[in-house]
Amino acid sequence: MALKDLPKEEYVLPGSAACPGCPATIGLRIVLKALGKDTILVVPACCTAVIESWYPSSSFNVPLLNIAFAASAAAASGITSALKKQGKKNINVVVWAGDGGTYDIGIQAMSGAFERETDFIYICYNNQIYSNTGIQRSGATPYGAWTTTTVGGKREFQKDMGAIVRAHNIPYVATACISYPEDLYRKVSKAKEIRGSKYIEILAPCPPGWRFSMDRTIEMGRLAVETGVWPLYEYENGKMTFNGISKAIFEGKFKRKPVEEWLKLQGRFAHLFKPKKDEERIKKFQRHVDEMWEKFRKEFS
Ligand SMILES: Cc1ncc(C[n+]2csc(CCOP(=O)(O)OP(=O)(O)O)c2C)c(N)n1
Ligand code: SF4
Repeated sequence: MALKDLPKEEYVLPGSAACPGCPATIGLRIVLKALGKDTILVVPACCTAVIESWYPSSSFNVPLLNIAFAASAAAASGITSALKKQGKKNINVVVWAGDGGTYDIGIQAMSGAFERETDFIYICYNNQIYSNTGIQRSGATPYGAWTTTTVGGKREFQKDMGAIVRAHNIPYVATACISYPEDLYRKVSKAKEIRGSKYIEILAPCPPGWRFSMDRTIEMGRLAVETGVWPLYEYENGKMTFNGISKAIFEGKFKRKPVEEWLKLQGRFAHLFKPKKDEERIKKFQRHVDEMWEKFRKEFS
């Protein structure tokens, strides 16, 4: 579906408390267009819990449950059970959580809900940091990135959350990026029609957290995909399909741009380039991305 053909209804209303150029609002706007009004959002502590409301106003036009950080997927299981008991069908129960609330603090509740086959969609908007509390590192923060708790650059690589979730054998796992709204819309629309647990992770480049100018959010997401740092895929019943540029990368029809092109535009990696270029860490970052694609080829060719 072309961007101009997306539903005109808006569920993320003007006047939110988001930073200009915020990827969470861009992503949620598209997600809610795909889900429609019969949707209940479950939102743990994260930027969205601030964006959603400036009392007494609300900027979201769907019902929403704010819940403790660790409990979002457990709350979603409870909501689906309550709806079943009430005989209410066709209501989308959707967790919308940050990477801190997914990779780290909410992982046990999410794993439990997947194992119980809760009929819901878990969406992680991954801005690779705990941004709401002032840019601390999370299990999704990439190697080498500055955060307020990794001042010289993070020493570890991020968790392979895709592999962790795929190991739960749920019917639908997908990655997306706010820079590709049609792809995101299609994936959420598809997940809505599948029964059981679904997981979608959206790359969400955050201007204050990644230290880039707020007019470059979309560009930062596109470059993440073009460098292969962020693969776009769908994993359905054990079958992997890459999408868009990631499909071309997987098939060897698109040469990945060097990761340096993505790194050098972000202030959080500035120490890798100034006062002098840190070839070793940039190479290590590149190698990690190369290895991820080699692994994909071995596993899914
Ligand atoms: C148990 C608990 N620990 C810490 C906090 C403080 N806290 C609120 S939001 C937040 C950061 C959330 O990060 P993430 O899930 O990545 O979402 P983002 O803020 O990036 O949107 C933290 C640490 C909390 N609310 N509850
Ligand atoms: S810190 Fe990042 S994710 Fe949070 S509201 Fe601002 S732009 Fe959005």
